[in-house]
Amino acid sequence: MRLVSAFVLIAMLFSLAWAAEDFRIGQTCVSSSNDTYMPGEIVVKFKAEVSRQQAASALADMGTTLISSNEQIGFRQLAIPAGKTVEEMVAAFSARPDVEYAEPNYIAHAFMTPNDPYYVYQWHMPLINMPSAWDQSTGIPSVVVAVVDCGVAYENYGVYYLAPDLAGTTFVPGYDFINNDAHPNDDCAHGTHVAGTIAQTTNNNLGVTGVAFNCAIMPVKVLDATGSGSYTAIANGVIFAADNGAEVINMSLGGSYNATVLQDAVVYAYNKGVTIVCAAGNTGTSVPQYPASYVQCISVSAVRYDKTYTSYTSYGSNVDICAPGGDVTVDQNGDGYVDGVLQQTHDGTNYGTFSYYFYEGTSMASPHVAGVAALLISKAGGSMTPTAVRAALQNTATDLGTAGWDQYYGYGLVNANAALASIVSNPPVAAFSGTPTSGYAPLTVAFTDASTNSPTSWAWNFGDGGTSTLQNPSHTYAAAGTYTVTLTATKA
Ligand SMILES: [Ca+2]
Ligand SMILES: [Ca+2]
Ligand SMILES: [Ca+2]
Repeated sequence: MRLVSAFVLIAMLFSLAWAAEDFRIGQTCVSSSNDTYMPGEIVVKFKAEVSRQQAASALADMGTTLISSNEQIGFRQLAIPAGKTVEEMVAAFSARPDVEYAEPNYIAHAFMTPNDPYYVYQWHMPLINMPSAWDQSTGIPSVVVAVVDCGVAYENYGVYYLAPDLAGTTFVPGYDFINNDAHPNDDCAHGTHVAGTIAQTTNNNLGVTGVAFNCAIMPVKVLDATGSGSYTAIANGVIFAADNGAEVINMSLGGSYNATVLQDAVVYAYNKGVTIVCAAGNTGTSVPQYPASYVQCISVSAVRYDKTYTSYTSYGSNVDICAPGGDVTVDQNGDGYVDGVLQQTHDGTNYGTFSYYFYEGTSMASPHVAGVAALLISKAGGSMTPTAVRAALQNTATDLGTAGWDQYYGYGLVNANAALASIVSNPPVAAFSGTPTSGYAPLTVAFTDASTNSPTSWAWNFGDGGTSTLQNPSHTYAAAGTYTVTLTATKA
């Protein structure tokens, strides 16, 4: 019976919107999203010698009416006549000798507010402060997040298709440990939804957004079409990810058995410097779930729009942090749709039929945290220890429930903006050489700084009590001995 643990089925931790329906939004909801300028308006400035009366008469001649004018820089905002286009009116005004310039009244957007039309239904992104976080980092493609799941709709291959809103997302090669081939396609729909939360193609005027959309996704298939997989498949997937350059592993899956094969795989990846983020479980109880409950993993519980913990989330002593998992029984934000996590995936049967689905579950919470972890590593320059990632996430989380850590919210709701603000961009990495490295006392040694990422100050300890703050100091050792020299490089 001891072998059983290696074959325990492990389930995905999510459920669909209760009606399991496609997200369908009429065109009226998105009609203005692609406008690049205000319809029916232009901006005109007359030359300096044109009098107020002459300008007013010119506007009347052209059939326009004044909406507003500006004294400081002399422009007029005009309504154009019915039946004329913005382009026609810009051309007509530009041709006049009394006009300095005429142009459309372009529309600006707040920096890094994405233009994806269904972003407005992704309440879960502002809930973790993504808009301001995106001003700090949108990720770098060398930071790879392994989605250890049922596969991802990342390519056109046989009956499988690339999800349209993943078309601009970077993918690196993964593996399929269910069918044992190099095509980890999604025959279930869960993995594509999870991958979307991490790195849905963003600012592409289509669909929805992802947290770390300029990071890369590694699809690793360890669950079958029913969303189940053996611990060995999962262990293989975790090890594959760690051996092939993943900085982050997301596991929106779990089982109630604590098994050595799974723990060993987690420890293996952790020891290779991989940050492992896991769904806490959907049991609604404190029964520990695995791999989330291993100390190496960041266990993510689920909250809904009002930042209360969900009825389904697992909780308990192993929970580290919480994130939006949604609640598809309510519409607390009043947008007319259930408060699930909205991403694109296929319908689970026809692998080329994609829609936007509201899912709920700790499966949906975990990838928010995995995405923020990827942004942290990106901002740090592409490398960060799991300990440092965990500290940045936990120390900046927004405390909920009882003060301090608690078993429902862990350290609180992940705060992407605060987490990113808490770390230094591209911190210096100290390195140096010294010459000579041996000789007869008294011996003067010349040290050369070789630190990277542009440190601005240096603190040397020469091992004999001597110190220096020069970048390239020399030091004379008076007495014979073996000395250990340390350099601390700091960036303002
Ligand atoms: Ca998009
Ligand atoms: Ca809603
Ligand atoms: Ca708390």
